[in-house]
Amino acid sequence: MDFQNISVIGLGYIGLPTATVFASRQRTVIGVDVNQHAVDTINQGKIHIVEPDLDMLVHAAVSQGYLRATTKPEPADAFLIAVPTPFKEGHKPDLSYIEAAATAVAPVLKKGDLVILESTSPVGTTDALAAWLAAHRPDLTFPQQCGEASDIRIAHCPERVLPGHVLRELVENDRIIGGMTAACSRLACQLYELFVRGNCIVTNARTAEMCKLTENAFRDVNIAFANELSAICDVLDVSVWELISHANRHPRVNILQPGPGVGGHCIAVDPWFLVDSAPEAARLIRTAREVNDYKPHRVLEKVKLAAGRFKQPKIACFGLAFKANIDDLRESPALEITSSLIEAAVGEVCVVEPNIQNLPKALEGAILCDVERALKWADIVVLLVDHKQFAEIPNDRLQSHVVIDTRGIWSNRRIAVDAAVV
Ligand code: SAJ
Repeated sequence: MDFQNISVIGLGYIGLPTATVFASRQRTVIGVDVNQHAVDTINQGKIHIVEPDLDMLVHAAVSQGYLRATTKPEPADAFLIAVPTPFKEGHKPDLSYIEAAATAVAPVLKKGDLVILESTSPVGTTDALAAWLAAHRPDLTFPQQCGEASDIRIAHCPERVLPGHVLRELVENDRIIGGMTAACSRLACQLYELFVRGNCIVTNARTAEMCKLTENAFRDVNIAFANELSAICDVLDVSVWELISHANRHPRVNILQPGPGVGGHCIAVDPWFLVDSAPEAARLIRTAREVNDYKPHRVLEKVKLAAGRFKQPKIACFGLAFKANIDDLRESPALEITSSLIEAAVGEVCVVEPNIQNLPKALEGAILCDVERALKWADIVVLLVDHKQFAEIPNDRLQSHVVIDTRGIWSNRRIAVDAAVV
């Protein structure tokens, strides 16, 4: 199949770049999103998220007529579902966005169509998606009903791209393709081969689902190790940054970096899907989540301790995003720490976040300002995100402050750090 018409459901951090890359291969792409603002922005050739080079590609795709956004699904040859899969109460996966996408897409499906689930999902979700679609379309056949002969092909192909490097990784990374049948996998491979230069590796849907969860749980466990080291170093008065740099000189040791906690909508979320599916078995993965989730509290205690040295402490929080050089505040430990500082009235708080224009609601009472103003104003500087603008701050601009560097970008330069490194 040539896939002349491709539809992407969910135009967020994954869906929009994916839609745009298909459009750049001269396919007609219909992007669907429930957010009217996102739809309008894209149709003007602009973007509503921060991702390097994406604005240029979206502008080109829209102006050349290959990409169009709408709130209502239209017929296509392939549908890629890239909607959020957050967790709800008790770290239980919330599949309501996938179910809503299935309900929206089902009426426009026709014989021969391919439906791909890209959203990171608990094991068994592709089967659930197939069941939701089948319930809406008794006139069509699905893989769970008649295997290779089905009218509709369904596969899970988890996205694996790193925010900030999405456009490169979309093309270069290998893809794991988990079709519900071999025919589903073959068709899905054909679709991804339109732009993927990495390998398309075929497996079944359950393995593909678990593979994505495993990748993020692996990273979470390794970051938890680094965060635990930072807590141990605190007790033993050793610089964790120096320690890790030395230990990593061993040929088989590669420790990740400690930080203020693990954020984002992926690594802080996905391991819970494994824990939820096999609570007795997933003990290390659960503990890693707990270690990483506790890290913001440690940072908070550090700041409180430093603030105790001032009558009316002025605290500048550098960075709100969940990691460097992006605008994404979802599950951000920096945001959690900053709002806790305000809530606990530890001092006056100003925020420096070069990637946003307005502070979120949770930070009412704080002011958003630039690097210069914050450095002039603050007694305590808390580095929460290693944005490139912060790495450029020279040592002499930090010498008169109490500095709490949770990412090690300044501590690594061996500046005189007044407070203990977190
Ligand atoms: N972090 C640390 N120390 C480190 C590395 C990261 O504290 O050494 C923190 C970051 O600051 C951030 C969090 O972890 O708060 C997650 O950042 P990340 O860069 O590790 O990952 P994400 O969430 O941006 O993207 C991950 C990626 N998964 C893996 O690397 C295994 C990406 O490939 C996935 O596509 C993405 O999750 C996703 O969408 O699931």
